[in-house]
Amino acid sequence: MPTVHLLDYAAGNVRSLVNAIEKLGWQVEWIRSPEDVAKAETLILPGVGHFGHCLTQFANAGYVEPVKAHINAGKPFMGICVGIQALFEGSAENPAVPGLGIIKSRLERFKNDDKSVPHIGWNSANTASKDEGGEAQSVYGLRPESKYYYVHSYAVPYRPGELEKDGWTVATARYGSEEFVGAVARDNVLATQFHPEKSGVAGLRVLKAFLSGHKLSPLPPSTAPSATKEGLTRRIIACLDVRTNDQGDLVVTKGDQYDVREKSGGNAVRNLGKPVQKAQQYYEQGADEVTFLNITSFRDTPVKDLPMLEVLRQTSATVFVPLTIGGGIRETLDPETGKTVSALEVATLYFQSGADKISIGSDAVTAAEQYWASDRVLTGTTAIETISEAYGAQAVVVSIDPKRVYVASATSTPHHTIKTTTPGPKGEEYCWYACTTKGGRETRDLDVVQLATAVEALGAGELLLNCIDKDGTNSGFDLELIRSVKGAVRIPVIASSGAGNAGHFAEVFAETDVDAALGAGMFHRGEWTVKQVKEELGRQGLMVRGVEE
Ligand code: 1PR
Repeated sequence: MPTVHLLDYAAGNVRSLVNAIEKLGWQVEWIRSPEDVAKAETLILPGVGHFGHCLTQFANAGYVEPVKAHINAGKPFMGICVGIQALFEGSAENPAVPGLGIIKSRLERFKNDDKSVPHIGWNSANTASKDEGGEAQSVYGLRPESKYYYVHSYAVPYRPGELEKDGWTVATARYGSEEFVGAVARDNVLATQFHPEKSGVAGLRVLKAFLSGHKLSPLPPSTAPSATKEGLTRRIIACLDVRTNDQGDLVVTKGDQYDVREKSGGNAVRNLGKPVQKAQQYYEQGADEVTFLNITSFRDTPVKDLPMLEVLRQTSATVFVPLTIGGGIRETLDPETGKTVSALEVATLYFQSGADKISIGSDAVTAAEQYWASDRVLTGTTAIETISEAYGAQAVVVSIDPKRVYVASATSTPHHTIKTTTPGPKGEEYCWYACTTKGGRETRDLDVVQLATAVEALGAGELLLNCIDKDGTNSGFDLELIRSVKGAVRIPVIASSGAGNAGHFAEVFAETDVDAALGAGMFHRGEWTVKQVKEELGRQGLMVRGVEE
């Protein structure tokens, strides 16, 4: 088996990358000291999270000169995410920390006045490369019509000719009004801002081209550059609520307004399939992400047996899109050892098992309550803060479980109210959304806008916005709720709860500026496939990522 070396400098979760490399038939060896770098023929520099944190670790461990020597010797080198950022001179994320300076440019933060930041989702990496005869060429398998998974807040703005004059081939993407560098290649170097290991078939093709040294290849006829559509696609997420049923098996379930037990037949937990198989099925249908929510996580479990670890390990070996895991991410007393395990340690176990993002529910409500009670003090000790600091904001999702509370007027509560088009049982024209914990079992005196703004300040990178009133109803997303939260934060928001058909996805994208939409029951029951939803969105003129074979 051919070998590729990966540089280990504590730069976040790299399990997915190892899985992708192994799937392609290469074996990974780790570089754990600067002396090891010279052993590498083909070297990959991964990296997720903060530029400053990663580059400081990298420099302090003594890697700067050996890695430069590897590149200068003409040996194959690939940088991914923070690994491409390292090649530049520096980043606005931490101006005091220098990059390697191999590429003469710097990273800037995306502007968030017209769009959400971080930039999360599937976007282009488009090159205009031609061979000597003027025919369009694919550089390292990149194709103009393909989409790749990006997750970052900082990027190098694309200024035509700036990098090309130094011999770099540049692949670009557009986010809102900003065009930025998605990938660069020159001689023995390829670097991507996107994650090829999380970009499905298109990403594996890029990784394989790099590993096998196939820099240029002809573009298939169907992929003429004219077919290119730049920009972020509408992200469709398949969600699997997972729990142990009465027989002790982990099953995918789905509730109606969070009640997952059948109404008849002994009140059993609704069983809609096996988690790993379902995730694989949605990946093949074109899901842009898969989310697992361990919905009985608040019950005590020995940490080493956290029920979703094995599900993640198995899923991440064959599913090459981002995986999110939620449920039980908080400080825990391990019932087996009696020791306290921090939220960061729990999250680390999940990241090491193949998760790309973790999702925090109940604990985020507690953190937000403390944030407001202390008049916005950031203690640096909450689960959101510690995990965001270690793995980057983009790895921290907050899952919100709000419930409508109807009131007669906007002033009859201190909470953020909206005037609703679906009045309450007594004709109330206003409502606010109360946050809940423990899967809706406890309702708190905290509204959804308070929660969203607090967790954004604490360092969450994305919101998974459920709605208990809508969950399992197949009646469409709660557009009023979504608009109210989108209006309050700049981080991406995922619409969840209520999807019953493809039209509901089209509606939420047309009627709100939500960043992604999630479905569960309609997919599990086999009423719709993810592919059919995307086809419908495409028919309605919304850009989606197609499934590549
Ligand atoms: O509090 O950090 O341990 O996290 C627990 C997690 O489990 C939270 O993310 C919470 O949303 C979730 N959860 C807890 N109980 C339930 C339940 O259903 N009884 N499920 C639950 C949440 C909601 C969505 C669902 C959408 C779409 N599930 O994920 O998939 O509503 O459904 P639909 O398209 O069929 O309408 P913590």
